[in-house]
Amino acid sequence: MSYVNDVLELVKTKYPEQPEFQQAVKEVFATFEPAIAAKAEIYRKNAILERLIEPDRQIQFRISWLDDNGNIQVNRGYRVQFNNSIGPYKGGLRLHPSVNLSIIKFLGFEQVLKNSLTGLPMGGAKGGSDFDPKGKSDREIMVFCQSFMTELYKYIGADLDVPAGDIGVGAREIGYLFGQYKRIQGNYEGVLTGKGLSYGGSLARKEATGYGLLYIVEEMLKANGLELKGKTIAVSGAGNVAIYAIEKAQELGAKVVTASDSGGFIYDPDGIDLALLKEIKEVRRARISEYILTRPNAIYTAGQRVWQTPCDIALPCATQNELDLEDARALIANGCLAVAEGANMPTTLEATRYLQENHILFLPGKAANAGGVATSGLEMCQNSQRLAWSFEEVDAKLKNIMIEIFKNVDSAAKRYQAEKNYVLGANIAGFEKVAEAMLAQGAV
Ligand code: NDP
Ligand code: 2IT
Repeated sequence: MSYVNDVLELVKTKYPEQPEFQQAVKEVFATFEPAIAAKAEIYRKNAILERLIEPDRQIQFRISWLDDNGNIQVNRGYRVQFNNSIGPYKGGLRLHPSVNLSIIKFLGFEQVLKNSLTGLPMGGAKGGSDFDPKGKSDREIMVFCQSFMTELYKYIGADLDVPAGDIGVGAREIGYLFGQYKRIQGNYEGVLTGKGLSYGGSLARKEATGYGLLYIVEEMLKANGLELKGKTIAVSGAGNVAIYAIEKAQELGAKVVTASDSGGFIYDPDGIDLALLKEIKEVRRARISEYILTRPNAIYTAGQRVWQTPCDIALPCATQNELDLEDARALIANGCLAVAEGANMPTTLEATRYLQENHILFLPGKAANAGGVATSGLEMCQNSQRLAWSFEEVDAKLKNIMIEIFKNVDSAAKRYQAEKNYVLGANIAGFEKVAEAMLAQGAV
């Protein structure tokens, strides 16, 4: 068996109870053969793949917090520090009831390669908790975040590990986490990104993942003789990534007709009213079903079949495995040209394969949604310099980074005779830098 297959087998036998982690490794390793073959002996001797799939450390802890009724609630917290070969650990924190070790490990593994693709010096990590923020009061969110940080602070630092947001963690939560870190540690340091603008946050970080997604989609379309202007786009999700993807898509002249939350999706044939969506989601933290109360032409459908909507471009921006084979078939049948992953691993392996076999332009998350962490890297840079750059400056750097990512992904695919296979290109381009750093640093 090949070295790649040997290590894939190892993952299957060692972690049978971690389906999401296995899926992420399988997706990556399925594309690795050509890049590994040339150096199989040296990689095997240095256990590069065995080390790539085994996190440096996994921290798991109890979070106890007092709810509004005076009862103690208990949740489980995680931080998986995956690989710091090219820079300090970096990656988001997710608060969602589905969070478990398998999900945090898949996200951490992806983050290693994604961060490498940004070209910035950042290693990969991920963390979070099975805490459900839905329906919690502001006080409950605050005391949960404080309790979470009371354990997490031991393991993080501006040059060690810098967490940020992800599902369920936005500016409010980062504020409470930062406040508690500072209270315990005393140091005023850039230990988190996605901070508020009044205390060290970067302009354009909030918009970065969604904007970056559209910048790279535009670049991919251009490279294939297409343009974004005038295209119909289906988006899923209505959170941080989805909202700013919709904003930039509209600015660039496309028409976005869908958005969703975990309850269902809206279809608005006139194009999404973004001010209304922001009011519902960012201000009132309400359900997306309320959208149709003010937009009579729009339709709300309960459930997750958003991909049945005819579109030119599909941008899954909600969560993992939200686009399956049946959805992929519908997209192809409706003439969809491109799929780009705003979320992490939103497309199942079967759906990805089907889309690629049908020659759709498919851009994987580790390239498509890298604008968020890239701008986190720019926030770290500003914090170290004790400076704050203008919105235009950060946005221009973000756009440049996304264009460079596309070029690297595209050229890696071409180098291995797999033109337009951006999954292969992203995996290999991300891996090569990490592997080189690991080889240089010896047996650590
Ligand atoms: P938010 O919490 O802001 O929004 C998440 C959205 O997805 C909400 O609309 C939520 O609906 C929906 N959603 C979440 N879980 C599910 C589920 N199990 N089923 C259906 N819908 C769901 O998160 P983000 O926008 O920050 O993150 C979205 C995706 O983008 C995630 O995969 C994340 O890992 C990825 N990502 C985020 C980055 C960032 O900078 N924030 C950077 C790169 C990737 P509801 O409110 O009803 O739960
Ligand atoms: O998945 C991701 O890249 C993020 N949630 C952003 C991580 C970060 O450190 O900004």
